[in-house]
Amino acid sequence: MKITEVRVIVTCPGRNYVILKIMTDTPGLYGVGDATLNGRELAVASALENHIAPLLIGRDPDSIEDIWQSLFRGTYWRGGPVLMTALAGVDTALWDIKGKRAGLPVYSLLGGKTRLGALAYTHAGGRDVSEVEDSVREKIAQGFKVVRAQIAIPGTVGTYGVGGAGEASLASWKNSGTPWQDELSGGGEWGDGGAMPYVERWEPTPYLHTIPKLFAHLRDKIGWDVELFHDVHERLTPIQAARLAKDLEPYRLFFLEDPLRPEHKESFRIIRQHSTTPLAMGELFHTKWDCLPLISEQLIDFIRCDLGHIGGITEAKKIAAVSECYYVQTAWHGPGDIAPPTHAANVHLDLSVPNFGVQEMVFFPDIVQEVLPGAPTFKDGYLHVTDAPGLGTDIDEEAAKKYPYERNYLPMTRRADGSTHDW
Ligand code: CS2
Ligand code: MG
Repeated sequence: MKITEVRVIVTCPGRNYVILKIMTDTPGLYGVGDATLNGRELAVASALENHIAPLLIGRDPDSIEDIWQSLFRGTYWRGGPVLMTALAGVDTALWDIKGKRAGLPVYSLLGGKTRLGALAYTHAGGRDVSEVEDSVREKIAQGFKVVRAQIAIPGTVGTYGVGGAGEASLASWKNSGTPWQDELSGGGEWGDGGAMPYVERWEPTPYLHTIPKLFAHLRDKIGWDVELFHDVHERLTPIQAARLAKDLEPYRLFFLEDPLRPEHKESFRIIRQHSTTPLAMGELFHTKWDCLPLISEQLIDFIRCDLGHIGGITEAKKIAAVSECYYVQTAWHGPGDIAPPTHAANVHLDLSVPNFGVQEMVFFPDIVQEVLPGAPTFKDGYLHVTDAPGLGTDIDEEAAKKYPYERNYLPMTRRADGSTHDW
């Protein structure tokens, strides 16, 4: 069997996705992969079209590991978000082909089911503790057993993960006469196409005061039957993160996500020295080697790489295997800015590895399901994929054409003095 054509499809059904369709010389047999990198979509699409597709034509799609190694090492300039997202697109499409060829779902090729469904989590958020409480209750009513809780931070603007609260704060920011918003952001807002990135203002001191109070409130009002956790989004210094993890201990978080920026892994030792709050990290990593020190030193409890940004199923199954040795569980990244083929790949792996922990998920709107059908389904707190051969996802190329690419940026964060901070 041979690869005959590689189609790169960039579409924007509400948000941008880069989809790879790998065709074979067997009539009707193709694979669909996701190569979406939020805010830098066209860099990946160009790498695929101009540099990677020509290397795939004529290859046997069965040789996933060899294709993976030859694309990773064969570039010489390997790694990084753009190339590893492109590689993930190829890898997931090849696993899709392998499954279809075998007549088996990908989880079966990975060793078969070890569980009936993948425990799922969703996001709750609000402007104050009672809004967050309502939001968490709503998610519990939907069937979720694990919920992430985010809250607007007093005195800051547009806090990460707070949705509507961000917009409310943005209005007050614009009315506050603060000079930076227009100067530094071009006046952009979330999701308004060609605008410059929306700029959030954030300070650590009010943040560190607010988060423990939020979880005290949630445990007091909602109790202990739901697993709760929080995403720091890489904003703290090691000692600030250690303080937060320690202050949150009484509320027994499921985990504290991404407390530190991703570069200096050894800093996690400082948090570990001070707290037993479980830690999760990984959505900004690009290879297994990024994960390795955190896993082998047991500095984290959950590894949450993005299959769409670390080279796909092939890399993730190795990360899961190493993690198993060190009691680290998987919690793969699953936001709306990666496409259904990656969400499906997540769940196929979740079902097959022994050390699965939890799976982040979103409910895709109808417009995404029209273009990219087959995302995992949610029932009573768990995610499921069908037994269809391959990943079970697809692309409707005609529907995709109706939604052309729209340039968009992730927001960014600045401190009160105007200096850049991690978003
Ligand atoms: C995140 C994402 O889902 C998460 O945990 O941290 O929302 C992240 O901000 C986006 O994927 C960025 O595109
Ligand atoms: Mg996160």
